[in-house]
Amino acid sequence: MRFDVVSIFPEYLAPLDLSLIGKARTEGLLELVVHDLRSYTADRHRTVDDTPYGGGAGMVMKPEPWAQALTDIAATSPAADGARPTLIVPAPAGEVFNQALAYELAQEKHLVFACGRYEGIDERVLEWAAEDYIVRPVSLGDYVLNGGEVAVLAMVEAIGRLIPGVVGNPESLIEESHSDGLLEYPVYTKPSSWRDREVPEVLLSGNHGKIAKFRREHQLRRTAERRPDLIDALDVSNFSKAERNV
Ligand code: 6GU
Repeated sequence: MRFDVVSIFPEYLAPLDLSLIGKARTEGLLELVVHDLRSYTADRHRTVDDTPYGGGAGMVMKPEPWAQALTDIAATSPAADGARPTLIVPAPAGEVFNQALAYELAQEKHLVFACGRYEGIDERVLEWAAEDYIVRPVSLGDYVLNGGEVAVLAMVEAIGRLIPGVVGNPESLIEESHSDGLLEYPVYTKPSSWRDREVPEVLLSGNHGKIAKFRREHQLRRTAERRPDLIDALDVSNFSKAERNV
């Protein structure tokens, strides 16, 4: 799988050299190239922004450098066999990023991330790019960041870890929060008694049936308390009668 990231702050993406994603890059499980948008400008000042038509605060990113960058990147796309690469545009005005979208995007051959800054990118770039890309504005949630770079760090990590081989133990992908629409159960390690707090006894019992029931109950309880919106979205027909009453 290939990722390209275009930004005016390529140094912001340096953490992608580290940890699991960095290791996956070294091992060739994923290829990731960061591009400096300014290298696609043609003027002496390497201008990437200008004032908004219609007035208002802030600056808007000019179309020309983006067109040059996106044309160059599409020309070398590994998805070039007819299938268009996906262009993800991080923005608070996008569809919300979640685990289901991470899974969907992890199936793609080529993802390109266009990091906007200021008030965003001239809208015509997104319309024009639809010829060569599947264009998807994506938001991390209902708050505002200064630019797309931090959102790309989060999305590349969430998507990259779903690529086979990136996470050492694939079982850890199955049991984690959101993989079944619920939050994860609480976890404990040694010592079994710590500052007068005991690990729930059932976890020391070796009774796998009881342990599974304990964990399932806590998943449901925790999700109902912290994220009632997720409970509303569940298909309760898959639940036992006892579970529906937790
Ligand atoms: Cl994806 N980008 C920006 N700039 N702000 C955000 C966001 C993304 N998601 C939430 N706020």
